[in-house]
Amino acid sequence: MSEATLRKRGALDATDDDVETVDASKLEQPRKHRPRPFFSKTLGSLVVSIILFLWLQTDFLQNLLGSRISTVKEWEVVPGGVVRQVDFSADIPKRDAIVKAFKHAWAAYERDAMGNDEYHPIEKKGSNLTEAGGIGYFIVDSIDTMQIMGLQEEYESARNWVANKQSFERDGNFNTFETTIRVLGGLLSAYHFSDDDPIFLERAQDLADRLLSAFDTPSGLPKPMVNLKMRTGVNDAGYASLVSTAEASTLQLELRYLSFLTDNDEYWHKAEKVMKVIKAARLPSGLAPIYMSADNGQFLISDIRLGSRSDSYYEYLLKQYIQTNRTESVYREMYEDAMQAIHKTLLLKGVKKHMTWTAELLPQHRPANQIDWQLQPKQDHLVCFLGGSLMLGATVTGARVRSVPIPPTASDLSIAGKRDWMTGSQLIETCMDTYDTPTGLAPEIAHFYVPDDGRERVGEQDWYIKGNESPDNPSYDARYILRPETVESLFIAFRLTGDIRYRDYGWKIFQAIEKYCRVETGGYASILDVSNAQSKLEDKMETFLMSETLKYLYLLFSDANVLPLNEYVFNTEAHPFPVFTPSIRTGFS
Ligand code: DMJ
Repeated sequence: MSEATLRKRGALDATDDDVETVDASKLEQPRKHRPRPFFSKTLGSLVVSIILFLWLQTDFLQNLLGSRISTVKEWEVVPGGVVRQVDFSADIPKRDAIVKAFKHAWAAYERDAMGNDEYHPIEKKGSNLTEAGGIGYFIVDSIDTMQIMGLQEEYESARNWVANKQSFERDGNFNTFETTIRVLGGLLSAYHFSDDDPIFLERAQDLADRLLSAFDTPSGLPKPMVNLKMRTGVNDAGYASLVSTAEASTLQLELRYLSFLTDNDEYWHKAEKVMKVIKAARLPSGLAPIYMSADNGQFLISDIRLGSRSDSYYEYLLKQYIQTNRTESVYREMYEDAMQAIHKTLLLKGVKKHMTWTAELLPQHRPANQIDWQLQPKQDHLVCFLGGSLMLGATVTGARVRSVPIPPTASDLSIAGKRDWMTGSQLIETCMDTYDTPTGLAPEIAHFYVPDDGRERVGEQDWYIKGNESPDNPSYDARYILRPETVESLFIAFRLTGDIRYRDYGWKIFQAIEKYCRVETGGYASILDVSNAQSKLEDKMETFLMSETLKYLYLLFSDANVLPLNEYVFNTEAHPFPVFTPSIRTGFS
C-alpha cells in the first residue's frame, strides 16, 4: 500500500500540505516547495547552505516574526502564579469514568472487528492497513492500557489473539514508523507489564527483525515502508529516497529497549546510526526540516515546524536522554540546542490574548538559489505535546538538582530550565484555549492572527479555523480525531506541579469527547467540525484513543505513584518503558 493510501486512511499524521509535498506527479515539476537536498555538491547548493546558515544564525527570522516572544522575565510555577492545590491521590470517580469509556470502546471493537487493524464504529466494522491481513495494530496498541487499568477480561482476550492469531507474515507494505510506535512499542510495554510473558517479546523480536530491512539504505536512515513478509524496505512512491524526519527519529526508544531486553546490539546500533546521521546533517540553528534523503543523509529544503513530520523528533531527543538514565549526553545537547532554536525562531505571542504559540516556516525559492523563509501562522494539534515535554525537560536537562521537587521553585532550575518550564505551561494554556469551541474540542489545525495579515479579527481569541465558513463543508482543519497531545501535556503538567487545574482541564476535554464523539452503540468517532455543536461524525476510531488519549486521562486521575515519571519514559504512542542504565554507550558525540 502506498504512503498516500495510508494517509487517506488516517494512519499517518499528514496535513494537506504534506499530501501536496510528497505527491509524485508534482515532485516531477519545478515547484516552490519541492524538497531538494540542502548540501549537494554543486556550488549553488553551497551558496544556499551558507545563506541558510546565516539567516538562521542572525536576527533575520526574529525581525520577520516581529512579535517574537521575549526571554523569561519572571518565574511562575503555573500561569497566574498560584498553584491551586497539590493533591496526588486518585480522583476515583473520574478515573473510573475513563475506564468505563475505554471498555465502551474496546467492547465495540471486539464485537465488530476483532483482529482488524482499524475500527469504524458507525458502520460497526473493521478494516486492515493492507490487503495482506491485519497485524494487530488496534489490539496491540490497546493492551498496556488494559494492563494499567487492571482490565483482566479484556487483557485475556487481547493476549489470546496475540498468542494464537497474530502474524507478521504479511505481503504488504507497512509504515515503518507507525508499525514501530504502535505495534513494536505496544508489544514491548505489554511484555513489561505482564511480568515478562515471553509471547510478547517473541512477537516483538519477530516484528523488529522484519523492520530492520528498512535501514538498509546508503545513509542508514530508514525507508518509510517495509514489506513485512519479504523483509524489504520500500521507498516512498513519489520520491525514492524521501524520509520524514520524525519518522526516522522516532524508532529509537523502541529499538533500544528491545536491545536491552534481548542483549542484541543490532537494534541499538541501527537506531543510533540514524541519530548520528541526523546530528551530522542538522542545521546549525538546531532546527530540523521535515524531510531528509535516505541516499545521502542530508536534510531537504522543506518546511520547518513542530507539528506533523517533525514533532516526535524533538520529543525523542529528550526521551532518549531520559530512557538511558541520563547517561547519553549527546541527546541532551541536541535537545538543548533544539529548544534554544525553538525559542529563538518559532515562538510568538497572540495579537489579542497574547497567548504563546508556535509558527511554521516555509521555504520559498528565490532567484539565484536563494531561499526566503515564509512565516506560516498555524499550529497543529500535534504541537500540543510540546507543553508537557518542555516542562518535563525543564526538570531534567534544565534542573540544577537531580531530583526536582514538585512543584519546582525557581532555584531548582537553570535559566534555560525556567524558560522551558514557563513556555511549556503557557503552551498548555494555548492548547486549552483551542478547546474553547462550541463542542469543547480542539481543531486539528489552528491558524493565528499576525500583525498586518489583513484578516478580519473574529471573536476574542488569538486563533481561528481557516476556511471553515460553510457549516455544510467544514475544512480539514476543523476536525477533532480523538488526538491525545493536549491530555498528554496535562498529565505531565499535573504530575510536575500537582495543580488541580490540569485535572479540571482534562475532565472538561473528556466530557466533551463523551458528549460529541461517543457512539451510543459502541465506540467513539471523530468529529468533522469542532465549531459546530451539530457536527457530523467521521466513522473512524483511531487506535491512539486506546493507547494514548484514554491512558493519559486515566493516569491524570490516578494516584501519582502509578507510573512515576522518574521511572518510566512513554514512547510517542504512550507505551511506557522503564528507564534503564545501558551497558553500551552511544558511539558518537
Ligand atoms: C500518535 O500516533 C503519536 O503520538 C504520534 O507521535 C503523533 N500522532 C499520533 C497521535 O495524534
